[in-house]
Amino acid sequence: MISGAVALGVSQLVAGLFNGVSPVIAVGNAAVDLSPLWLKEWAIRAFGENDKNVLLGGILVVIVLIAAGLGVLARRRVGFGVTGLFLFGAVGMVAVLSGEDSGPFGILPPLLGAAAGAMVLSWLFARIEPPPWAESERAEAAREVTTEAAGEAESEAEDEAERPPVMRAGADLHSFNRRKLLTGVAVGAGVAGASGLAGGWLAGRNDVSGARTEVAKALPTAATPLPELPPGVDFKIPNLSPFTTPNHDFYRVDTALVVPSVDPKTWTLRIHGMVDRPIELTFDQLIRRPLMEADVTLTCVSNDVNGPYVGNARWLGVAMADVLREAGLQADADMLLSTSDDGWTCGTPVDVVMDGRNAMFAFAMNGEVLPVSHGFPVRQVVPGLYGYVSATKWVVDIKVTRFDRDEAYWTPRGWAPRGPIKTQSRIDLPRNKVKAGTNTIAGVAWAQHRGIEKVEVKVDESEWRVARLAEVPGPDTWRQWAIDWDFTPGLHTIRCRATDATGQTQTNRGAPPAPDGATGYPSVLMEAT
Ligand SMILES: Nc1nc2c(c(=O)[nH]1)N[C@H]1C(S)=C(S)[C@@H](COP(=O)(O)O)O[C@H]1N2
Ligand SMILES: [Mo]
Repeated sequence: MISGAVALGVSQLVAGLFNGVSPVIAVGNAAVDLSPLWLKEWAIRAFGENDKNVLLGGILVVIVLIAAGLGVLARRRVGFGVTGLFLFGAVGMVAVLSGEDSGPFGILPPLLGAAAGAMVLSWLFARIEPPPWAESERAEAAREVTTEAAGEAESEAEDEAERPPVMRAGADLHSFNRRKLLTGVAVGAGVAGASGLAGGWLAGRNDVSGARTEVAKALPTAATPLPELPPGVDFKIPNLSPFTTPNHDFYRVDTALVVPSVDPKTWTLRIHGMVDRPIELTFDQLIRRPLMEADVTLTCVSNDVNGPYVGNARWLGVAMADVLREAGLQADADMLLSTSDDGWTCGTPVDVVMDGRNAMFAFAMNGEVLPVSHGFPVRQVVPGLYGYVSATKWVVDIKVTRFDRDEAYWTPRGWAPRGPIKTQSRIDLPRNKVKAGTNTIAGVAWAQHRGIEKVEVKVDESEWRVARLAEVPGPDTWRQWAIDWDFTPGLHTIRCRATDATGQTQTNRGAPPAPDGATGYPSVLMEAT
């Protein structure tokens, strides 16, 4: 295990030196990319936004178990342990090479890590002193082989008596001198810890929080800033989702185990493919263009009915349509294949982006520079489409293409190529227990770019009753709703359903998130006492 720790520490150090990916992260990334749809859904359901930590923790546990197993094998022959460590490094190398962000030195971290681990393993075993009884032991073992057929049971019984109990596992095992073992382990642990820490520190050089502060100092404003939100957007009911989701509460969904560090000084956005004039924009060029602001609610296709993956913000950025028009979209193009700095891809329908809605390259969120985890320096925001087909964070490249020629990241993994947001609602309160009598039932409903026209509520087998609706600045945000209800003591089931401005009421037919969004009426079981 100490050798394994040194292998990981050194690989971390090498990754830090060469701006590479640590093999643990690379294996994690490969696991994320290869995991089937049901596993991804299960992980999101079971662990929510902790899914990445659970994955990395699980990988570490597996590594510790494998290292312990190799240790047991190495007691038979050190070569087994060394071979195991290199096989292990090979897994890391394959993972790094299969990732998008492996630089030219990508395989060095797992390779040098495995080499360091193997050296430590051999060194630790070289510290083994043959125990005093080893000589007679060896002779005896040789004798045993020759007389095996003769009297096995007999010699076995003799051995039992002579050998200390630890030696029974095999004839050829070594024994450690306690002092040498402890100093060896301490040195190994020290090397592992120091190299790991140094690697972490070196990787921290990529930290872009300084660059974010720089952008914040000169954050431009929109040519015509949006008016303040109408006063009635928020009922301000405790436990009801606020109309504007604070950035630190905003849900986060992406495949990145390590949030990409993208320096706005070197960031560019390349637009190419089926365009008349390919263009490449720098961050300065982007934010000097005419800016726009918009209130848009993002929703994840993985959101279960009544789930948490939806949030609303005021975004500042540049109209995607303006930039694309400048590039000159060709008539038969129907897909914008955007790619993030870490190689994730997303396919957005051209007609949606060009139909006049507030689709934008955003660089600020709720008056703040885009947080790194939400796509700093630039991300896409397209009202009306689930995030996986529209909301590319850390966006660096757009290939204008066709749905019948290209596929985005989630499509071969079982999600629909196109993902318009389905009309949905959520019950935020009450949850669990209330006092019998009048209580407020409240929540949010969304049908981005169509708008919410009505929300109805029913308790148990009552008639549907129409809830009151909060104001909205436009059709692209969610809408709060509330209704007061008189509860008799006992258990109750609350249901709600939303109708969008096209007159369509959300369906009661239950569907899971995959392939194109969950459906069904939200319901909450609660008790009035
Ligand atoms: N680079 C990148 N962008 C991404 C994703 C991703 O995995 N990688 N996930 C998308 C999905 S599925 C959603 S729902 C939204 C979530 O945006 P948020 O994390 O800012 O809430 O980002 C989208 N943009
Ligand atoms: Mo998503």
